[in-house]
Amino acid sequence: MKNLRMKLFAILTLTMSLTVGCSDPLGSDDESENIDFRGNYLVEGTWDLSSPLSSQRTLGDSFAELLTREIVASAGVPGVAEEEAQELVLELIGDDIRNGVDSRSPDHLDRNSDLMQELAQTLGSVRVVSEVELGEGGILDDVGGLENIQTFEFTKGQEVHVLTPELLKEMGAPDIAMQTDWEGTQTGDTLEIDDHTFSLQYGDLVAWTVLNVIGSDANSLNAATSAAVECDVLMQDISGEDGGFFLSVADEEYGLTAIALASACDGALAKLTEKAIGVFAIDAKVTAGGNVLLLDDDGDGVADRLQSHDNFGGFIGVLPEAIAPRLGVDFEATRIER
Ligand SMILES: [Ca+2]
Repeated sequence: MKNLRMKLFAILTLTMSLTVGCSDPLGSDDESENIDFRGNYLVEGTWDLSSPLSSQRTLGDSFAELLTREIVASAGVPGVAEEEAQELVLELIGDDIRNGVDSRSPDHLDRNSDLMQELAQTLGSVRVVSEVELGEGGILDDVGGLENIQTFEFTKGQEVHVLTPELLKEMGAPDIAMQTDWEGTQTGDTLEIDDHTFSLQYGDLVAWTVLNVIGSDANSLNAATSAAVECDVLMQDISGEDGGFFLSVADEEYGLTAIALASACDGALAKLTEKAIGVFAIDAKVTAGGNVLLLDDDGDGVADRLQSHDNFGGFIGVLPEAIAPRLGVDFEATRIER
């Protein structure tokens, strides 16, 4: 709040000479002087991207949700009733579909499988190098900045695999924004950075790691995922006597013929195999924020290093935000001389 007042004061009196690091012109009772954070930093961090792997989410959960969406879309439920219809359908078919798929789920998706253990270990400690440029923020923020990820480094045993945005692009991944804006406020030697989102695709990172770091064959993994879904059997479990499916939402009846239901299952299966290891959406985003300490090693009032506070971190958007798995982030940054 002090900084907002300072900023408004500066604007109102057209005093343009006010800089961060000066003593407080309003004579606030806050004694700690703001350290000048402005400049460019090289950030070296360790991200824990493994938490989604230990969630209870199964291949069956993933498929039940996809099938539900396909059924509601095929039934022609209008947009306003879509969410209600999806909840209803998931309630009607969720258990049958989940159990049917999970009973045939490939062994490698078991949390204790070699694949999942290696994946959890690799994703649990990803070295991330980025550059952040910090400057003054807008009216409501003391801090504005831009962070660009330069590399991800995945380690398996003694091997280090480096992934760059260029490499992902060459592999045909869609444009992945490894860039995000920082906004926040300053109090003395601490920046409070708001949550900021990297639209880097979590599912793509997992798929890339499975293929390039763990060395598993994506085709055979996909084949095993597909084999877990027996559309004929599953649709029998959830359909009526005529093989179709009916639902009543907001006093309206909607239905799918047996053929439409079979095609909804095929559609959901196609989407399932697009997901990383059948479970994670390719385009899942990653969000982080928290406190950053400004370290002034030589005491000249200008920050030389940045360090993430324990509360720095965020979540991985593979599930709704309220239950989204946690992203752990530790980093230290050093000022790059301009
Ligand atoms: Ca300094």
